[in-house]
Amino acid sequence: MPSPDTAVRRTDYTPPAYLIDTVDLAFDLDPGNTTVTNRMRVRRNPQAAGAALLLHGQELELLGIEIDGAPCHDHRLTPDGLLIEHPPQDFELRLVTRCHPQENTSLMGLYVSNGNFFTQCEAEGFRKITYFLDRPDVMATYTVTLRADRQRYPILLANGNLAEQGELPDGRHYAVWHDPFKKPSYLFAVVAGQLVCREERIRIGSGEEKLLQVWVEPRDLPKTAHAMASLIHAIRWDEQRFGLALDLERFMIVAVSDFNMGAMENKGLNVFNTKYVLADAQTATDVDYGNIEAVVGHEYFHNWTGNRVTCRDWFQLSLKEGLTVFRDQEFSADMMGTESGRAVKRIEDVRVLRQAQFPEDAGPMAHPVRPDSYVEINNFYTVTVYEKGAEVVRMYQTLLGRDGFRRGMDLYFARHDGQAVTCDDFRQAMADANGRDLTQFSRWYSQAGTPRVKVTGHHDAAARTYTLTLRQECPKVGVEMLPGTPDKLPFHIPFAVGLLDTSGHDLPLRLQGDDGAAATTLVLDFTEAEQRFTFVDIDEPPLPSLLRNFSAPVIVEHEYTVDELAFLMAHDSDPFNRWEAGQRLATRQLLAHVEAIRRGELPSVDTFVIDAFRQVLRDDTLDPAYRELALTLPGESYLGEQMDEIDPAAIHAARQYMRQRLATALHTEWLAAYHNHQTPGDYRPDAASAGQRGLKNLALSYLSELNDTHVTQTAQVQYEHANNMTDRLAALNALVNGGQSAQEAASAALAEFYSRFEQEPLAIDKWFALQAMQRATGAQRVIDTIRTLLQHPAFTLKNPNRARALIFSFCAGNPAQFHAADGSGYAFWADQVLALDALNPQVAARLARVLDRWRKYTPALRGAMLDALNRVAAHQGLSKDVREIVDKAIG
Ligand code: B3K
Ligand code: ZN
Repeated sequence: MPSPDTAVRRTDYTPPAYLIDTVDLAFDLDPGNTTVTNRMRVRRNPQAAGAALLLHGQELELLGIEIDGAPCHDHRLTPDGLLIEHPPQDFELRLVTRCHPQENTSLMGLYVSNGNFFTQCEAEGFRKITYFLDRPDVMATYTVTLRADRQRYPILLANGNLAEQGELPDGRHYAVWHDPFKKPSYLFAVVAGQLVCREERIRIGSGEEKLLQVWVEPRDLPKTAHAMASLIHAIRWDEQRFGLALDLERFMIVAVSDFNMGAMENKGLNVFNTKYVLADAQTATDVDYGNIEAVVGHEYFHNWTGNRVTCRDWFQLSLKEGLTVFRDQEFSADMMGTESGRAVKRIEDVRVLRQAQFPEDAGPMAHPVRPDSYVEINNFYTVTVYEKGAEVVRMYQTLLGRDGFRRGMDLYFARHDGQAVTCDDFRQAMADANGRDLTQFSRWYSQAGTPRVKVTGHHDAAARTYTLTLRQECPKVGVEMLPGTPDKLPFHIPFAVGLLDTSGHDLPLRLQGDDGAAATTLVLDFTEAEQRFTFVDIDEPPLPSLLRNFSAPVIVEHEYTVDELAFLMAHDSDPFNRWEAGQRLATRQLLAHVEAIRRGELPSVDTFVIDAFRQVLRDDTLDPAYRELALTLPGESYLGEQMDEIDPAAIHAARQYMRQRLATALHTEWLAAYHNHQTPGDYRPDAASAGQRGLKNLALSYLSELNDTHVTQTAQVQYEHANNMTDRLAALNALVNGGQSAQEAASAALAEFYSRFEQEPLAIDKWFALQAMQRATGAQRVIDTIRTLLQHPAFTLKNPNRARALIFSFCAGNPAQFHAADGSGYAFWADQVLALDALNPQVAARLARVLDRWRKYTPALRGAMLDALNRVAAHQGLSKDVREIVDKAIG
């Protein structure tokens, strides 16, 4: 465990001793040495104690310091920054510092990418630009002057509105930007370089005109149409759904290819990873198009949820992230345009939650949605804070209804606009706007772990009632296991249920003692450790449909029979639970196969999954996109989580066996699906066309299990004639994973793909990732391919997208190969964590998390994993980012 004195604790929060009202920053931009002159108005915080002023600063050279125009001698540099022991009550502080953007490989603070300047400040990067109170509850008004060589840096951008620009001697020029909104330092941004933009002017609901710009490198301009369209959709949607309008005169998005994450919501100047901006038919897949829409929406929605109302401290991160993920999920669902599309989106989101968040919530990094302590805040931008946080926000909406939720949002903004607040403030607004007591609901913020809900049903024929008994439990996890942590208490779970009669119709539901109108889905307020809910007027034993639309982030345990699951799969009116029933059916079968394989037996052939899958595949009344999800087997990591001990090789073998069985048994149906879901004509990324391609390419991937030369030919033809990346990549994937018979064609196609896209970094990322996630053919070890690819001229550790494409895809996306019994994957992992840590601790720490769950693996693997973790932990000079992860993992 990290030593207690390095951890920051939530309960230690104190208000800042000083406030900063205005900041005037002047940058003399130069890649080697950039000088920043910072003039700010500082005053004592009347609400706080303490007289000394400690300004955060990192990797800065202090060139000058003045207070009210006179040189200041009453200061000293500390490991954390600049300490001024006895400053006046209210004064102007002028600081001149120097930093070195060209050498900055951490991609935090000011750095250079492809010759252009960018910044990244969240969470604590502003302190690498100037000395400052770099914490989210210090909100100031910023004016920024940028000075640079005009030829090399023709474009100079910062937050807010352009106030002035002009020429300077020696071929230099300048621009002055003023942001009228007070903001915390983490939302600060500047960009400078050779960029061009697509721009549009739109009128918002009030009639005001707004300027929208998407800035990219010149050759990428043709790939910006989809991002611009997504931005306009997001602006309209937020006005319509939440009454929230764009507040600035202009809104800019800038794309950069070296970026630690997806995108950043800097006020009025969003900075995006190119992966979430650039799209055209040739280089982006349907999934990319969807992701761009979601991320553009997400960052735009932060303008209100995050920027106008921000976080008091970083423990409150989910206040903005959980809420904004919920908003982007709802946006994407609405953009799907149909009910079935909404269900598809919901299923995809829940899949992410289960595959990534549930394991996190059961491992050494388990933490509540509002964590209680951290060593490095960047390690807490997690699926728990984001995705579980979004589920927590969704539960408010489920409990209060859409209108009630909207009332809560309105009150939240009425109370807190312009403030830095807490998750409790949000909950209070929801409670007050609806006259509801949400005290117990706060446990979703303070307790970690995934609750398990055991459900039993009892029909009383004489009383004509049906009683569901719900029991919840949630054992301690992660830091909760430390001595002295309080016992956990029951959660307030909105548990949505329906009851199906024998013909598969929903029964009207009324709870005993409740005389309201009957509904077909009821949301039960499940608040106790054990609780009974009795439904009246139920003549026959019904079949319960539990946790409809996944109404809470819990695991439901109920003893369904195979027939009951097949029945739900065919009849449940809740599309989420129809999908869920199929997944349960497949999971049950797959886990039995895993056990058989581990015992050295052959898995037995069951027909019920095949029959159920055949029915779905043939059912043309179901949307293709929905069918694609229903026919995709649960992933290997999800299956591993269902076992006491994860055995990646056995899981892979069982899943492959099932895929081959389904490929053979449904051969005719897959072929029909392949031919019936072609999308001739120009590429269109809309949901319906994407759904067709999704099902068609799923069919191709099942068919490629057959090791059949006809399938190889089909894939080759598709590869050659594809007019879009979705089809080309799916064909390449079918070839690379198509067994021996496709090997030659696969090598040729891989070479063709590389030369076709050599100048397209995002496509080359796909080329690396696809090979990193490939299955082994014959005696080939994928690790050898990976080590060869590390030497490829197009590979570099410095570009996070490239590192993720090869290294993360292998370590996290290819479990059977990564967990090879000889430990080769783990040795590779340790090498790469250390190599990355020397360049970019944030990215290294993400990779470090891959071995988090080592205790859950079979004993042989566990030992090798621990060895690799110890090797990393023993390294001198590890960043605190990686140190926190490996120390917690080793425990
Ligand atoms: N707020 C940023 C994430 C910053 C991550 C810092 N390590 C992107 C987002 O969630 O919108
Ligand atoms: Zn966000």
